[in-house]
Amino acid sequence: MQDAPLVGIVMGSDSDWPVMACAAECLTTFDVPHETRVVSAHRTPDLLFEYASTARSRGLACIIAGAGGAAHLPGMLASKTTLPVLGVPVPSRHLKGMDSLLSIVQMPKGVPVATFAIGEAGAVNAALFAVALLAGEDAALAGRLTSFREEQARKAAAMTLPPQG
Ligand code: RP5
Repeated sequence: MQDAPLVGIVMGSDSDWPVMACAAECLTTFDVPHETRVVSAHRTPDLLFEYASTARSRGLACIIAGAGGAAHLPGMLASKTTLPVLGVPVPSRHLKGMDSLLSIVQMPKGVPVATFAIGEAGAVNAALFAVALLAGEDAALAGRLTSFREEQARKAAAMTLPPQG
């Protein structure tokens, strides 16, 4: 039997998946059980309310929410749960995700959404942030996160640049 999901990854459309898949892949690498769903703030608002209001009782520890354009999904989820909501601005066709970023990051005070970078970097960092949250209660996971950081440091230290004229 699969472990119950600890992280919910939701997105406004299947067109967000290429970006949000990066968050899912990262959580898989760390062996963190997670679920992935399309939940749209404006197309399926009732599903959004149900998803957010039952997330804690279903055992989720946080929700990673990706959306593009008006990008109200993360903020609306945060309005219906006290779980941490990690917002990922998905690049949009015309404004390249600046619209998504400004929408997600500009939550009025009182209902926070932790906002990450536009696109894949944001999706991966949101997943790494979720790992860091969960690692507080899970020593094995904390060890995997430390190893991941050490590996990045090793790679950076081994980088060489082309000879200068
Ligand atoms: C948002 O509208 C989604 O998060 C997506 O980024 C954007 C466009 O959705 P589609 O028209 O591709 O379904 O709700």
